[in-house]
Amino acid sequence: MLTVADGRVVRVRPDPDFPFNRGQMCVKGLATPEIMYHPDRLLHPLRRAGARGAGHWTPVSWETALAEIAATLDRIRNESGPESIALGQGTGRHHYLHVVRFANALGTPNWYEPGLANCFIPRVTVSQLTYGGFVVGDYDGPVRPQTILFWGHNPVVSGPDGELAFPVQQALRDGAFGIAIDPRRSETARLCQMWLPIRPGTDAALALAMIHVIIFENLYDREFVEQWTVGFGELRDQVRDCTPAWAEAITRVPAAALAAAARRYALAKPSILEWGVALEQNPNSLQTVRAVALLRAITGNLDVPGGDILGMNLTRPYPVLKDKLPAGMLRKRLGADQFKLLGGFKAFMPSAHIPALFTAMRTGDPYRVRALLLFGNNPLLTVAHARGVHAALQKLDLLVATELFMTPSAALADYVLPAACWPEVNQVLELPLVAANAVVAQSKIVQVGECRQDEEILDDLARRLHLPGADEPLEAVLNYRLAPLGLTFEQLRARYFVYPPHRYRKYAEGGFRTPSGKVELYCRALERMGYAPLPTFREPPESPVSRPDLIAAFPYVLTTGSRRRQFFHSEHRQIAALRRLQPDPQADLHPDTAGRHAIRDGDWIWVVSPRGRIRMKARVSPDILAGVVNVDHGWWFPERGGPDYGVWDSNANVLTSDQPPYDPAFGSYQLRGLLCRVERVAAEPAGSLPADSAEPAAGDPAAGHPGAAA
Ligand SMILES: Nc1nc2c(c(=O)[nH]1)N[C@H]1C(S)=C(S)[C@@H](COP(=O)(O)OP(=O)(O)OC[C@H]3O[C@@H](n4cnc5c(=O)[nH]c(N)nc54)[C@H](O)[C@@H]3O)O[C@H]1N2
Ligand SMILES: Nc1nc2c(c(=O)[nH]1)N[C@H]1C(S)=C(S)[C@@H](COP(=O)(O)OP(=O)(O)OC[C@H]3O[C@@H](n4cnc5c(=O)[nH]c(N)nc54)[C@H](O)[C@@H]3O)O[C@H]1N2
Ligand SMILES: [Mo]
Repeated sequence: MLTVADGRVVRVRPDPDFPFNRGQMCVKGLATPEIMYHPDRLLHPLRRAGARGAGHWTPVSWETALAEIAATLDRIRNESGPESIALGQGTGRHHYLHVVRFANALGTPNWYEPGLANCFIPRVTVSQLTYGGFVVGDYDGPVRPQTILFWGHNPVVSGPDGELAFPVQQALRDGAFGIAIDPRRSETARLCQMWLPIRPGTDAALALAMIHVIIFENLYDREFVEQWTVGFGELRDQVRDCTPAWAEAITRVPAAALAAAARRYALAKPSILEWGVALEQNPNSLQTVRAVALLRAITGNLDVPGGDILGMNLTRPYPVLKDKLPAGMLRKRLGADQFKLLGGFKAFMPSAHIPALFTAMRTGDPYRVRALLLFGNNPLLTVAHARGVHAALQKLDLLVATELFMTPSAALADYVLPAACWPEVNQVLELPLVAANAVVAQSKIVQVGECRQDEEILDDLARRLHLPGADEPLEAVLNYRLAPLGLTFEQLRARYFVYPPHRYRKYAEGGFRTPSGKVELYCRALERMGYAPLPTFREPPESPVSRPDLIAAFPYVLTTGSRRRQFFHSEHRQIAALRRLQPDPQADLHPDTAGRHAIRDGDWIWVVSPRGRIRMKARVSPDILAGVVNVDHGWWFPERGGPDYGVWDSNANVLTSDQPPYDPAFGSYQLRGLLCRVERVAAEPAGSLPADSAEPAAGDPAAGHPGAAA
C-alpha cells in the first residue's frame, strides 16, 4: 500500500488483504521511497561529453536524446545490418518481454539477459520438456505440504519468482519437514530439520543417488509411474550404480543422510521441491536440473494439492512479434547454432549466448556488434569475466543505458536515460513468473522527474525507426494479454488482482503436454537434439577433481552470488537504510579454512581465483562446508564516485570465467564451484585500497581462461 502526499510516495507498507505477502514485506520494498527520491536518482536524459567513461555529461531533452539515438541506430542497421545492434536487459523486470518485442521488430536476434542460460531458463525448459509445463509449490491449497526439499535455493531471503519468502516460512511453521541441500546453512536451512551440506557443482550426483534410493528401495509412486511416465526402466538402469556411497565420494554428503532425505521426500507426502539458481550456474545445468526434476515425477508429487503444481497460465503470451524476425536472422543469432535450448528453434525464449555476443563486440568475430542498448542491466557486475565485458563495452559505437542510477556500466555509455521505478509503471504481472496462477495490475501512481517506463522508451524508438508494432499502444498489448480473463487493463487495475482457485491434476483430462502425453523420464526430444535423454553427472571443469594441477595454488571451492536480503544483485548499495544492514562485501568461510590463514571474523581478505582477486570481509562461521568459500556478487561502491565506482575491488565476476566448456544445451557457464584461495589483507586504513588491487592475478585481462594461471 502506497501513501501518496503532494504527488510523492511517502510510505510503502504491506497490504494485509493481499494474498501473496499477507501483510508482510521485504526490506527492499519498505525502502521504496528512499530509492525513488534518492539524490543520485537519474531524472533527466544525459549525453556523454568528452571521452567515453570520463564521467562528463550534458543533460539533454528526451526529444534530442531519442532523435540522436534513433538516427545512429538507423545508420548502423543500414551499414551493418540489424544484427549488429544488441539489446541487454536484467532479470525478469516489468519490461522484459517488451525488450524482446523491440528486438524482433528491429530484426535483430541478439538480445541477452545475464540470467537465462544461468538462471531460470534451464528450469523452465526442463519442466516443459519433462512435464509439459512449469511447476511451482502449492502453498495455498486445501492440503498442507508435509515435506519441503530446498535444493540450491534460499527462498526465505531470495523469495524469487513467486514471492515465496512468507508462504515457505508459514508452511515450515505449520509443521512441514524441511530439508536443505546447500553448502551453507542458509537462512532457509536454519528453519529446516535436515541440512545436507554439498560440495558446490555436484548436485546432479546427489539427485541421481536419491533417485537410486527411491527406485531400489521401492519408495516410488508405482501407480503414477506406470500410468503417467515413459522411460522408467531406462531410468532405473541409468541410476543402478549411482549408490549413496558413490554420491558421498563426489558430493561430500554422507550416504546415510542422503538416503534419509530421499526416503522422507518420497514417503512423507505431499512434498514440494523448491529448486534454485544454484542448479543452473554450472556447465552441466541441463542434466543437473533434469535429475532433480525427475524426483517430483517418480514420487507422484506433480499437480497434487500440497505438491508441485502445473501453472494455470491465466494470460495470453506477450505479443513479442516473433514472426517479424526474418528467418535468416535466426541463423545469425550468436551462439544459437551451438546452444539449441538457449537460442535455437526449440528454445523457450530464444536469446544470444552472452560469451559469444561479448566476444563479437570485442573482436568482430563472426561479425561486428556495434551498438548495445541496456534496459536495467549492469553487465560489469552481473556477467562473468568482468574485464572482458569492460573491453567489449569500450569497443562499441553506441552504448545506451536506461537506468534508475548511474552505475559502473552506465558510466561507459553515450546516453543514459532515466527509467521509471515500480510505482511509476503500468504493467500486468503474472505470479509466479511463467506459471501465472495469479495476475496482478501494476499501476503508475506518480511521476518522478522526467523518468519514463522502459516500454514507453522502446515504443518511442520503435516509432522513430518505423518498426512493426510501433503504433500499438502499451495498453492494447496489456488488454490483449488479459482477454482470456474477460478483463481490460483498466478493469484489472480496479480489481487489483485475479487469483482463481487452482485446478489440480489437469493432466488427467488430456494428458501431460509432452509428445507422449506423459512425464518424459526418458526424453526423446532431447535425444533428437543430440543431448542425453537421461540425466547424467559430470564433474565441473574447474574443481579439485578436474584440475588437480591447480589445487596447490587454489585449494578451496568457491561459490558466488548467494542472495542477501537487503540487496538485489548490484542494486541498493547507495540506499542508506539497506546498506546499513550490510555495509561491506562479505565472504563466508569455515573456521577450519580461516584458521589455516590466521583469518578472524571481520578481517578483510583477498579471495583469489585463477583470474583475479577481490577484497571481501570475512565472515567466519561453521554454517558452511569446510573448504568452501562463498562470496557476494554485485558489489560496487557508489560512494567512491565515478568513473569506475570501485568496480574492480569486490566484484565477484572478476573471479569468474566466460570461457568454455559450457552446458551443451544452454551454454551455461560456471559461477558456483570454482577454485580459489584466501589471504589476509595486510592492515590498512578503512575504505582505502592498495594501488594494485585492480590487477588481475594472471594472464591477459581479456582472456580469463581457467587454465591461464596453470
Ligand atoms: N558471479 C555471479 N554473477 C551473477 C549471479 C551469481 O549468482 N553470481 N547471478 C546471475 C543472475 S541469476 C542474474 S538474474 C543476474 C542479474 O543481473 P542484472 O539484472 O544485470 O542485475 P541487477 O543489479 O538486478 O540490475 C541491473 C540494473 O537494473 C536497474 N534497474 C532496476 N529496475 C529497473 C527498471 O525498471 N528499469 C531499468 N531500466 N533499470 C532498472 C538497476 O538500477 C541495476 O543497475 O546476475 C547474474 N550474475
Ligand atoms: N534479496 C534478493 N532476492 C533475490 C535476488 C537478489 O539479488 N536479492 N535475486 C533474484 C534472482 S534473479 C534469482 S535467480 C534468485 C536466486 O535465488 P536462489 O535460487 O535462492 O539462489 P541463491 O540465493 O543465489 O542461492 C541459493 C543457495 O544456493 C547455495 N549454493 C551455492 N552453490 C551451490 C551449489 O553448487 N549447490 C547447491 N545445492 N547449493 C549451492 C547458496 O549457499 C544459497 O544459499 O533470487 C531472486 N531474489
Ligand atoms: Mo536470476
